[in-house]
Amino acid sequence: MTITCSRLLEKHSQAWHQATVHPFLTQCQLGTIQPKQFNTWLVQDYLFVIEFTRFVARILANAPTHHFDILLSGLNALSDELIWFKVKAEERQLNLSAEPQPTCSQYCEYLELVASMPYAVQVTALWALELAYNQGWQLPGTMPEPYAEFANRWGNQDFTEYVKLLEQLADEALSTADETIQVRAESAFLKIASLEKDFWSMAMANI
Ligand code: MP5
Repeated sequence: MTITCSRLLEKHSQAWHQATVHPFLTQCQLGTIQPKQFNTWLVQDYLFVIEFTRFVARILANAPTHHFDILLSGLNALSDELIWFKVKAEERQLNLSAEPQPTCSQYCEYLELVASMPYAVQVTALWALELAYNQGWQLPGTMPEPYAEFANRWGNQDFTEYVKLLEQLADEALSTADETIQVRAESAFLKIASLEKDFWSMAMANI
């Protein structure tokens, strides 16, 4: 039986729940997150997105031509996002030249590892990573400012549609992948879920 994205979500619902429902996000929604915790997340996420951009570029290099448009639209959005992060950091007077924390580095190193894996594994990891932010920022419901802007960035309908398109790419790649590769894609899904949870916890730990 071929694994699909929706099957992965069903099969590993607990791991996925931990990746997408976290006190960091709940406290943003309640407006009780400490500015230091939020700022830690913001700076570390900027550093993460730089490496993530490189990761998407490497996926594009392996992708079949008919997947180019969607992946290129993702890269285009990343170009805007990196500028947006700089604006947000400036508003908060944050130093973006900070060192990545170990949890951020571990995630970036894992992306580096996935970048040398077969395309079906890469695109499954990409879908999972984007869905984690889409659902994570969407599930708590309307957030107060200044967090509403962040929640909307990843929770908005266009982003939801983009993640659905990524799901189609991943499902298509998985449908022709042999069993060994499908098993590797499942492990990548679980690893992304765990790294997402750790990333939120890293920010919470900075009080
Ligand atoms: C994303 C992110 C989403 N910014 N940070 C982590 C830790 N996971 C996922 O990626 P993007 O490019 O911001 O949509």
